[in-house]
Amino acid sequence: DWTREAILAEVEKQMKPSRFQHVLRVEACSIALAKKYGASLEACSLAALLHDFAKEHDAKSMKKIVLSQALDSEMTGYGSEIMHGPVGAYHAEKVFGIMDRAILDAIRQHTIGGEVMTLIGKVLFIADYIEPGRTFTGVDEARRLAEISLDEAAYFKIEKTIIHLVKKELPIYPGTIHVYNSWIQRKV
Ligand code: DGI
Ligand code: FE
Ligand code: FE
Ligand code: FE
Repeated sequence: DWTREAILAEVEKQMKPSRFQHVLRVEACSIALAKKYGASLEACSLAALLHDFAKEHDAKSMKKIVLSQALDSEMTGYGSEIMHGPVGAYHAEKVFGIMDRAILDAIRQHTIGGEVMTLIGKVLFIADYIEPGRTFTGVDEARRLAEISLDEAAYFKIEKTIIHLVKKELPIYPGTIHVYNSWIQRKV
């Protein structure tokens, strides 16, 4: 079994120091949200610590895992940002032996969200977006919404991410659109 110290050491090895600090802030923010919304502190902590495990892995190794694990092969056309969540979930299971489906799904969905998300998934999705190191325009509104409703904050992130991608003329992974459609259709 992995101790917290061993997990931290293994995670730290995967990334530059500034990203490791991001991971620790996401964990602290996740725990705060978990307390507020009644999610498992342990599960939210673990999901946060492992969420960006694959973020700096090279695209080639990520592609290999996407294809060998029969993940959506369309992901390989949209780069590391789209693959690092699902690939991170794979490592969480293989390296750390995580079997809790909600933790694995939270890691898998943390970049684009999901049509269906658990409480743990929403906590990670929002914590990754509003941790104190984030400075983008709109982050204060996201923090305000997170105080009121996880769903409102998640919807805000989903909508703003699409707008951001369009403005930057970046390709939008179809899964990102699917998530947006399902949230907006539930909203109206
Ligand atoms: O890993 P982090 O930087 O902490 O945060 P993240 O996992 O939420 O990754 C965010 C990045 O992913 C952000 O720069 C936007 C990008 N992204 C999200 N959806 C899409 C996307 N990029 C492309 N090209 N297409 C998408 O659909
Ligand atoms: Fe990430
Ligand atoms: Fe992150
Ligand atoms: Fe599709």
